[in-house]
Amino acid sequence: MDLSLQHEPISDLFSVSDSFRAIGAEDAKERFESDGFITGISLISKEQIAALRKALDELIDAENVDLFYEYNLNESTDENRRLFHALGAWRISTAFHDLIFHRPIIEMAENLIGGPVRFWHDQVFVKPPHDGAVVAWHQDYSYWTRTVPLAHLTCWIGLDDSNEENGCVQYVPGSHRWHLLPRGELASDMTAVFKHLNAEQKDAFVPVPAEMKAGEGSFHHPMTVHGSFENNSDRPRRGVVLNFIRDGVRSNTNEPLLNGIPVIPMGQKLEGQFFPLLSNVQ
Ligand SMILES: O=C(O)CCC(=O)C(=O)O
Repeated sequence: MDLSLQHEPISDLFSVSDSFRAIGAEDAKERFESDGFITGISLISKEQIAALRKALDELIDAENVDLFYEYNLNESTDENRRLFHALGAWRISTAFHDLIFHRPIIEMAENLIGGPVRFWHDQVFVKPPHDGAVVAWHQDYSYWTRTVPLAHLTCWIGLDDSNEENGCVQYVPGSHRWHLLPRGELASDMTAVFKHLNAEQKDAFVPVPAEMKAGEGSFHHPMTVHGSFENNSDRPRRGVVLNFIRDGVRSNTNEPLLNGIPVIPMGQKLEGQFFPLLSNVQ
């Protein structure tokens, strides 16, 4: 069954947690606007992590992957390294489906995006122990110019403790104020972006590792430059990503916005089966 037909939680796995509210929303917005990201926010519990890890194992072993928008058992261009990367888990797994309705995440997204939030798509990034591959420096909006205006937001949630050793995400503070950079291969050369930076940007390129505990997450602006290095540890580094848009974002193409879904003609708002409104869902 295609779970994208269900625009509310199916299970009771994600009930509101108090821990998230410990962080001041005002302070978060200030830091987000200044740096282009915020990190270390407690988002999901141990039970929820366990359920998502189990669901992820099943997705990696799945025989039928038709409902995924993208499914890459290994997206790395380095044959000695591996990166599992898939878009669309919310259509297949109850745990991934219900995660998109998790109130603490939506409330923070509303705060940072400045209005009602709609779902764009999800992603999972898995770097196995020892041979996990890089995610090259990029700005998310370089993948999303087929949607306008720029009113997008990314939430990254760790299913493992992540640090520099196992290839945590790293952010370049202030880069959300830069121009849109061309995009290269996602899981290839870390340094590819440098040829597009001016001298001032090269000087300001001082990435901050988002070291976090499992269950913590970060939010970043669609123009913030970020990436992650190899996993050289003996632990996995699994991350779930939720990508949001502010309600009202429109299609900028007459091609399908995601593989396998009907066209939303240019100029029309993203809505319907594949783009549920998340604000006001209890
Ligand atoms: O998990 C990673 O290393 C990359 C994540 C990413 O590119 C994103 O959250 O937009």
